[in-house]
Amino acid sequence: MNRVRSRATLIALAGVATLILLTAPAFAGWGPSTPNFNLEAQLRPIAGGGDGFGLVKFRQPKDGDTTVYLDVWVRDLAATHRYYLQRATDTRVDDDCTGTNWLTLGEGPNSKEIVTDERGTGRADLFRTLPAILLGTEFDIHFRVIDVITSAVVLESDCYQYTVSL
Ligand SMILES: [Ca+2]
Repeated sequence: MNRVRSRATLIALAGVATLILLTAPAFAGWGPSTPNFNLEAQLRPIAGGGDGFGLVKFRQPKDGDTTVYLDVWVRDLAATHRYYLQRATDTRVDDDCTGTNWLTLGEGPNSKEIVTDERGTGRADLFRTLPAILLGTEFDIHFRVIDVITSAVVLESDCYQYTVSL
């Protein structure tokens, strides 16, 4: 994919996100008017942490099933190191991610490591199939990247929202 173009898009999105944050209090408790089936989450170092950046592209293709595809990309982490992507959710959709039900993501039920190269860059294509009974349910969701060995959190995201969709 075209990373340069993606980053330009991200910068544009960041401006939009700021506007949304500024207007969010007026809609607190109501959730967004348009369902979020797809999202791009940025992950940044935890407070007092080191370098690093991560991007999760969360997609629900219109394909008749409830599988979510999560393409994760990280950079500026430790070289030749192993990480996991985790998510936590809550159903009080108010852009305040209080969920602590951290789940390690992977290929379906099998967790999959993100292994960085000698420059600290890594990526993984993950997926998770959601129970069909959740169709139409909206969640607050946040993400984090942890060290496989120590479980230390190295990157974390802000709060995002999504609605389970086919
Ligand atoms: Ca919430």
